Amino acid sequence: MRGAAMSLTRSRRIRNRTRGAAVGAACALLAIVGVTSTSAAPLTPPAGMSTVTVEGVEVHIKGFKFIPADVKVPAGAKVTVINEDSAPHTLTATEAYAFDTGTIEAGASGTFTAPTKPGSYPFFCSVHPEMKGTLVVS
Ligand SMILES: [Cu+2]
Repeated sequence: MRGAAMSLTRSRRIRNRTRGAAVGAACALLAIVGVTSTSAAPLTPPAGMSTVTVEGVEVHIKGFKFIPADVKVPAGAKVTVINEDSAPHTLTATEAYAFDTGTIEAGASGTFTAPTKPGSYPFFCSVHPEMKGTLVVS
């Protein structure tokens, strides 16, 4: 019995050592990646990438409506939501609140980042749930 307990302890110790080595390797890899990205010029995109610029997209809220109601954006786009009403609004993803501007006061603007996964994402205003729209990520 005692022998079995000892060998169990020993094998656990070996496993821990293996895990430590794996973490060390991951850290070394991260360090290499870090050096590579800082040595590349950050302001000049690689050839062929310059057309994939993620442009800012604007959504307006006026008369308790999202304009446009169907918002087409590239993946990961930064979206600015401008509230032109005299009431506070939000632009909030219906599913799991995947994106949300938070409360945008009258006359103010808010932002959110579009999901990176292409698809259709319904959204609404959490203050006025009857206000609806769809974010189409491509
Ligand atoms: Cu609203």
